[in-house]
Amino acid sequence: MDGDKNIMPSTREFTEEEVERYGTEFWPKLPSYRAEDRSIESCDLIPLFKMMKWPRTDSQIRQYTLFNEKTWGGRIKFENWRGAMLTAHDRIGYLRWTAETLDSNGDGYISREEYEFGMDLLTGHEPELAKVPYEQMVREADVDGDGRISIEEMIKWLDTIDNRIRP
Ligand SMILES: [Ca+2]
Ligand SMILES: [Ca+2]
Repeated sequence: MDGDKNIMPSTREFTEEEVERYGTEFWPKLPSYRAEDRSIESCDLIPLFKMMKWPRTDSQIRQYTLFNEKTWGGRIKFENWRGAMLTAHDRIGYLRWTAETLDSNGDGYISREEYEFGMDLLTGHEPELAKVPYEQMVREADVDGDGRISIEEMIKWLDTIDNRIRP
């Protein structure tokens, strides 16, 4: 995936060993760390990324924080964070992870609100990704024509937006 270095210049691949090591070495050092459920608060993402030497822009941090607030009530568990880290370098993997996480009310469908929030996150994470309006996404993604977008339909659709990242 040589072309990807232009799309996500500051993103590198994290191995499982690395991510586990961050969990063991860095997480317990964070002020909001809670051992019972192995979680931290959003505000500790900044020191965490610093320890990892993984530079993130203010706008990326803002989007991650919003996502954490909305999806997990502001407390991120290591397991959830681990999933994000392992797919951070791989656009499609990250999109899949996001699609599954997007369904914040757990009804198996991506609502307009859930979709728009996710688009903001994705374009924050990856500024070159084109923002597709909800109506257009439904036209393209609603394969069974029931007017709703299931998680499966969302994942398939996300796979196809590869082509429209840049003109
Ligand atoms: Ca939903
Ligand atoms: Ca559908």
